Amino acid sequence: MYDVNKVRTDFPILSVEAHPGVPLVYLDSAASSQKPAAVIDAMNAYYRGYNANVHRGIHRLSEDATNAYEGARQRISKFINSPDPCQVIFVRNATEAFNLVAYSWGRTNISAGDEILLTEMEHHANLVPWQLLAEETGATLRFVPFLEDGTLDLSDLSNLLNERTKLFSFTAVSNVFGTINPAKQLIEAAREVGAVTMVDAAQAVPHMPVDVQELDPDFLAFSSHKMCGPTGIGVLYGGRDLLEEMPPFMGGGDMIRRVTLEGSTWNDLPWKFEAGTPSIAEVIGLGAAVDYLSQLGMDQVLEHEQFITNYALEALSEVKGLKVIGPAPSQKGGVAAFTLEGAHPHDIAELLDESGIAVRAGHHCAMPLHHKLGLTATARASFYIHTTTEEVDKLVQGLNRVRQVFRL
Ligand code: 7TS
Repeated sequence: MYDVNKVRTDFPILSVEAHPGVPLVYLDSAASSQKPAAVIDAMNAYYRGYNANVHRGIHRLSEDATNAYEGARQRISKFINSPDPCQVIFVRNATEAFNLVAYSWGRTNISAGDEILLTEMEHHANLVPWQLLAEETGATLRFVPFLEDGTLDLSDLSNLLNERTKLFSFTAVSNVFGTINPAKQLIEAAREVGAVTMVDAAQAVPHMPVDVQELDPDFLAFSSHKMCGPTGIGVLYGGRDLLEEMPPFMGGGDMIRRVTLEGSTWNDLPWKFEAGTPSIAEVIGLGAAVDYLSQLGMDQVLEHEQFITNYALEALSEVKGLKVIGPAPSQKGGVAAFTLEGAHPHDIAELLDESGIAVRAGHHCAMPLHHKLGLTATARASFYIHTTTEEVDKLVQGLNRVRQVFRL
């Protein structure tokens, strides 16, 4: 039985007050999640007990640091069921993973006349790097549209995916609609035309079991800071053959095998893509986050979030003038982006903050999505492993207070 109150005691920040005497109600995990003590402690233990650079020194601290760093990679690899830890490349965040692929794979495999297929609901991280690539190479960007309910319109997929399509990159879960896209079906369809696939799993890996062997994408990206881990670290998972063929993204120490003044050869995977001193403490922190989530069980995490999302959508439907965008709960992850007639999303967020409730307001780095809906912004509440029904009730009370303040 999932014990949300026990989970809450694992997060030191949940006992912090938002303002004097006002408890914190953190409903912004989709932007960045809070960290359990186990993650903070693992990073502290490294800095306090065995801080040193990795892959270099032949001394005890460096060996301990290297073992912790590579040990974390093995556990992170297992967490997504990667066939081999060498296919788990450490990057700064999901954004960097897209840029790495666009730069390294894209600039050697994309040319004028090729098509890159995306969707209209992408985060800018899975849009702008491809715009830069298209501009440079003369490739064309195409988009799978979304329907009014925030699900993908797949009726024209067989035309959008064609022999010119070199890459199909799409989000597994929308950070605004919450839509859980049919990732496996999309990957299979792309493979039929020989397109390479990339999955934005930034809102999936933190919230549900993700098995890369089952899903079988060519590339998949996620960020540590949305899954109980620290900022400054993320993962690019890739198919081994593709990663082997790709040129490095950045040059420097650690990514080479041999260097002369005239030229260099590259290190094996994954280090070929990890130039310079890596984010050692952050990798150790992400390793602890993966241990923490594994011990909760990703099936349980998903079940709790579905329960809370159902509860929240029901409760929010009682607020007059409020409209949640996105699909029905059965197709939706733990986010509720909404508008409230007569109140600007930034004002909503500011008034909710007075009640200690943290939500995000704005375009959530998905401007084209908002533009298509004729909106400049929405307010968004997002839920995670520690969210309770009482917190959702407080959100509803807070929104009713907004209605009073604005005399709606
Ligand atoms: N893809 C999706 C689906 C995201 O939600 C985000 C971050 C990213 C990519 C980029 O992640 P980063 O760690 O590289 O920045 N999304 C959000 C959000 O919804 N609010 O703040 C950040």
